[in-house]
Amino acid sequence: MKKEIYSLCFMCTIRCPIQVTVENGKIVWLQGNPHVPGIEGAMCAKGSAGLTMQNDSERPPYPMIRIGHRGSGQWKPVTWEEALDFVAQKLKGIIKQYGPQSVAWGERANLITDLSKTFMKALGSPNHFTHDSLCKGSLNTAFRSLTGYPDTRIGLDYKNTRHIVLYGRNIFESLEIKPVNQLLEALEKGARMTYLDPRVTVTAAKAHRYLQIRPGTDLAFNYALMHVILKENLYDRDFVNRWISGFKELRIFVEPYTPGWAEKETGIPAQEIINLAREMGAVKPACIFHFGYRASHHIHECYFRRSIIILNALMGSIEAKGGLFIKKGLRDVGVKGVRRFAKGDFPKSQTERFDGAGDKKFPIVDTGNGVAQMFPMAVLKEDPYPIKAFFCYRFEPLHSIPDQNLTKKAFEKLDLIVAIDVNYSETAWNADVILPESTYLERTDPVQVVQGLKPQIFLRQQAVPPRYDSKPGWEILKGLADRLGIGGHFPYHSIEELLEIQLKDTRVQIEDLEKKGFVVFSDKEIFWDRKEGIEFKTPSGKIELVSSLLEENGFPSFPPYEPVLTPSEGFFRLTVGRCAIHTHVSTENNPYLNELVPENRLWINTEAAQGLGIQDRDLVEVASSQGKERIMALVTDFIHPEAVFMLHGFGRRVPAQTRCWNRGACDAVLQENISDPVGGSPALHHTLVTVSPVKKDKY
Ligand SMILES: Nc1nc2c(c(=O)[nH]1)N[C@H]1C(S)=C(S)[C@@H](COP(=O)(O)OP(=O)(O)OC[C@H]3O[C@@H](n4cnc5c(=O)[nH]c(N)nc54)[C@H](O)[C@@H]3O)O[C@H]1N2
Ligand SMILES: Nc1nc2c(c(=O)[nH]1)N[C@H]1C(S)=C(S)[C@@H](COP(=O)(O)OP(=O)(O)OC[C@H]3O[C@@H](n4cnc5c(=O)[nH]c(N)nc54)[C@H](O)[C@@H]3O)O[C@H]1N2
Ligand code: SF4
Ligand SMILES: [Mo]
Repeated sequence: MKKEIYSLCFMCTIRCPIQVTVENGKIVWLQGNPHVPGIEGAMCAKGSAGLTMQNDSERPPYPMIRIGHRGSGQWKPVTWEEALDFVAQKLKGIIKQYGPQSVAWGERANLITDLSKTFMKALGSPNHFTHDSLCKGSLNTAFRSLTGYPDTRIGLDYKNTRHIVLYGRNIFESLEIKPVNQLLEALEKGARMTYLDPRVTVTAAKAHRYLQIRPGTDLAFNYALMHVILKENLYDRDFVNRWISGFKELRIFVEPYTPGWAEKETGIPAQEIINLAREMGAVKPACIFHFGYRASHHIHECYFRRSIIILNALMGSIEAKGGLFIKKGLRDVGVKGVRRFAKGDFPKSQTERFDGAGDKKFPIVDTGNGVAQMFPMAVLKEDPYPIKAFFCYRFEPLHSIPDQNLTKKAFEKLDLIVAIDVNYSETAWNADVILPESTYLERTDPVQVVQGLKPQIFLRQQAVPPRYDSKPGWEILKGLADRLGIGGHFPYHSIEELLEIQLKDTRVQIEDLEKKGFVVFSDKEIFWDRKEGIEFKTPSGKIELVSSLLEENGFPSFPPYEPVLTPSEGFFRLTVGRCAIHTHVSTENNPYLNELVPENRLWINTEAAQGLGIQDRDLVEVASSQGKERIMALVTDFIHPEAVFMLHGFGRRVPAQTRCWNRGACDAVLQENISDPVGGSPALHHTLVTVSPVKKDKY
């Protein structure tokens, strides 16, 4: 019998709505959910490889407890009862000796996050953190400093835009299906696209204007854009008068940052900057300066992200068709919202967080996310106290936190490492216990609320029974909580009961979600009235260019521009990114995707390579102050001579992942663990490296 199940993809974090066709208990087809406008059957290569992930024989098949030394790969298969008993027993001992704050939980935020936060609150530990600082922590801080909203509350109206500027937002490779389709629609209607990147990417190839910016100088480019916009009165006067405070201070600040000055810094001709400012002014407010994810990652990142948001504000492209909008939630349509378990009654934690978020080290960083990259330092220095137990849930710190050797050293000081994963991640391989989670095709998860112009609720539904002895996250957490005497915070016995609790106040039933996979709460797109109705969450109710959040915590709103270090002779700036075929550190061992992109290569400029005696496809050694890696060179004119580039996610050393084992280089081995002190993100592009050919006889 054939059956269609509507669910959510999870081959990457975007969670596109999908349709799963199941015949005789087996998945026979995967595609985008045809009921969802903007997806309509579309899926990317990674999504299509979901089936090979589910069927992969190189996944951890049952719970395991380590018997050899860490990383030796010697495991004892155990039952779930044994595994959970073991973890609970160890945890009790650690909490007794060091207190509940000695337990940390790191995860890539997902549909279980409400439950894992509940677990940590019930234990009495403040140390729940997500991957967010590693991805867009400084963006979050930048948005809160200007609008009072975190970045997750801001959306982009791609389909109506008339001109989009992308700062290394390599949107046609680092994909999200719906935005890509919407942007393509806008481009077909005549929208323009400007793209800045030291590297010629697929997105660069599709842009109307491609600017090969000197790495790390986007902030200078933006200050010069603002200079022209203010000088030539290209901004949206009504919007600025009504919604912006600190405009005068901005005018004084950008006065010295002329296009001529920026040309020297960025390598982009002054006239290009002037032309872009004029073009954006002509189509405002239906224009977007994309605030992005990655691109220029330095210790001034928060100010770079602020500069992008300020450009949107000047153009009035906030809460505007074809610009940015504030996402509307269920409350905006008069619905009470999904119940959160983590909002229950918990004893207040007695201690500060280990990472300093919302405290001395990072006073204005979002405590809902924390500062992941502080983990190794906190463990090693026992600052502010010892951390002894670490749960990694859908998180691979050995590759996702810069300076792998430092993170490995920190692991040595831990008494308990538990990895909850669907793969043998490097962290799982170096853990004490592996708890295999059922894959997204084998489990139903708590609901997903999608805020936007039309608020929605989506459901990930189990399509087939688990192939191996795995369990869904909500069940693992409940099993642990029961053993630790905190099971009362998880008042469900099945996923149906869990969903019923979540949906109680929403007027939606599980059956409504099952029909098409989602429920929409509004027929029309909700834009607030631009004259009077925008609710900014800052103390003044305006976009605060001079930010109360920054100033009250001792940070200037407009620090003078400070250039990133120019690499001296023989050094390159190490830049990293993603490709369309892989997800971060998750898919490199997938049979299909591995075949398409089996390893990463080092992009290096042709002239620079010639100077070093390096030819295309030569094996080279890349060295930084932190480590060394070997990788095959990709000699090309399509990268700025100051930079080298490699894909993130390779250089994996887990023998059980035979397809990607020892293929390519790991960026985290090379990167220094250093942070933007204001925004909280790691400066992933701070590191300078040397590149040298490996002699053929030393291969
Ligand atoms: N060095 C370096 N560090 C980086 C980056 C970089 O470019 N370079 N990029 C940063 C960015 S943008 C991000 S978003 C983060 C991402 O950082 P991570 O979250 O660490 O990376 P992912 O590859 O998304 O997934 C981590 C783990 O989740 C597992 N997993 C996948 N699906 C499931 C599931 O359904 N259940 C469970 N339990 N586990 C699952 C995968 O097998 C993998 O081991 O990394 C950041 N850190
Ligand atoms: N296929 C695929 N899609 C994904 C993901 C995935 O893993 N795989 N992950 C998702 C996630 S979590 C994220 S965060 C996003 C990331 O989305 P993006 O930020 O678009 O992705 P990256 O691939 O990190 O691309 C960064 C680009 O910045 C460029 N760059 C480096 N230095 C500079 C600089 O100084 N200035 C400028 N302007 N550019 C610079 C690099 O050359 C690179 O092309 O992608 C999302 N989509
Ligand atoms: S972008 Fe691709 S991998 Fe990510 S959720 Fe969508 S279909 Fe799946
Ligand atoms: Mo990310």
